Amino acid sequence: MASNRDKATDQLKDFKDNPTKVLDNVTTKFGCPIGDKTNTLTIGPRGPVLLQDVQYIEELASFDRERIPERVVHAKGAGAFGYFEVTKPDITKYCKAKVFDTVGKKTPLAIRFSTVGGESGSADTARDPRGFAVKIYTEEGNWDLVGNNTPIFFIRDPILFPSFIHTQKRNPQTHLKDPDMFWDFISLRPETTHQVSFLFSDRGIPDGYRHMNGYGSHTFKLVNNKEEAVYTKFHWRVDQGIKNLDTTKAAQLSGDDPDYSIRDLYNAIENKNYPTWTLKIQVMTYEQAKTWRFNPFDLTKVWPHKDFPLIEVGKMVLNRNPSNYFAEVEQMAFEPSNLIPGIEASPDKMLQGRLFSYADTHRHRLGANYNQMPVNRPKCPVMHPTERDGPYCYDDNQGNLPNYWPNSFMTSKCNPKYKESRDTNVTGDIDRFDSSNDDNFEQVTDFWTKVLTADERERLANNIGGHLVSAQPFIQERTISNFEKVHPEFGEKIRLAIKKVKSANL
Ligand code: HDE
Repeated sequence: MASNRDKATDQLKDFKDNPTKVLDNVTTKFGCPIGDKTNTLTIGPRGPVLLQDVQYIEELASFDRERIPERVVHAKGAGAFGYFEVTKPDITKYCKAKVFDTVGKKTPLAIRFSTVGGESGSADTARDPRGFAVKIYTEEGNWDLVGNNTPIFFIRDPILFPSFIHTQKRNPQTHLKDPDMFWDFISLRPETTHQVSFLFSDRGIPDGYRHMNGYGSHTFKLVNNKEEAVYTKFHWRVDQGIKNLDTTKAAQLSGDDPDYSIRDLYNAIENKNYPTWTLKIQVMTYEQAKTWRFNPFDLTKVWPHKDFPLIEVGKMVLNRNPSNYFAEVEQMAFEPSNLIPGIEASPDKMLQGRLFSYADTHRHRLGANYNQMPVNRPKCPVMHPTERDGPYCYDDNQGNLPNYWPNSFMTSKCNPKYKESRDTNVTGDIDRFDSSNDDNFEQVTDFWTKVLTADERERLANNIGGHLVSAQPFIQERTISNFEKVHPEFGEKIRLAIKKVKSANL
């Protein structure tokens, strides 16, 4: 808990000074005024309680149903609202999306930051990637850019995702986090080496959510008004500067203030210290993609900035906290399949894998009509005459429109200008292609030799060693041999770090 009073701890006081909603009389949820809300209806002062105390029954029945399933990953998070503003015109030659068409144009947005592996009560300062999910309510529909604070990911084939996540969560018998599970999977799948090196580096524990970059991570397609397409990567560059927590401080905070990042974001926005990020893109032509020496759709790789420079597009400003966490953050539903005309999916297998999973999990977690919830509803008009009914329909259910297509009674059309671009590049045999050995180390070697300083290399190896020491020796050896392939010194330093921890524990 924060030891001093701040905007977050003053929330109730501020509400009292400035009430947003107060009726004269408290009512039931159907609006009937209530005369007594602190005593049950009983026969005599000692009970029993009467079944006719419908107020009490309603109170308990509502309480019994308060929890919905938490997100299976990214369960712990913080949300905020703001806008996206176009600052540069350069993207318009690549992309026809209306959200980018005029410098100065502002579009409302919602964001949710998160950790990945922990449950919704877990500590914010865990060593874990951070989710960076943005929903922009454009005039042509919601565009969700559901990324992380890292430009890369652990795996490159989506079929491995449930197993990968299981190894970060709890052992099925002990219900404990399990270092054998984690490092067994990591060492069996060497394509994880790049992201694991990022995760155990200084950037593995950002100082709150306001001091980290965000990345769309995947390769997407941008399509312009002439139906010409290029590949792109989206980057949110933090304007507050990058700040990280060291391992000791992070561990201390996970006990003293497990909600550190939520509190920091809330207070910054309440104090009108609005955090901002600059949106930039990288562009790769189809021709460049054919000849680039790496697979441009491989999510374990970065596109080097010197080959594919960053191009500025606009700015995101966060200037409003949620007024109700459950309604506006817990029920927020992001999906990489929410794309808009001008932004399309690339063949990236991981992105393709995600296009299905998110809407599917929302139907389970929030119900089939989750799209009608105020935070998820587009701010532009919606007309989907054939998708109707289902549990918990909150809006007018498309009223009296005919519910089949085509029909002779509506004047609306489907304009071909909104069709996806035609792609003639994708051909090949159908097979289950093994991608486990696709240049797993070269970019990590660059990270080790060219990006990190000597001190940063030392801390990275110590962080890995300090965690890996708890796994079985054969798993340690297999893991070290992967890092040796990055650089012999990397493997050696991890080996030394393990020895150091072991002798300190003797
Ligand atoms: Fe997710 N991921 N993911 N993920 N992910 C979810 O959707 C999934 C991946 C990311 O604040 C879930 O609503 C699959 C990469 C964020 O609400 C689920 C695969 C990246 C969030 C899901 C991935 C992400 C999620 C759980 C591999 C970064 C939180 C609850 C094919 C580029 C969004 C939910 C929020 C959430 C599936 C991999 C980012 C289960 C199948 C790569 C930021 O649908």
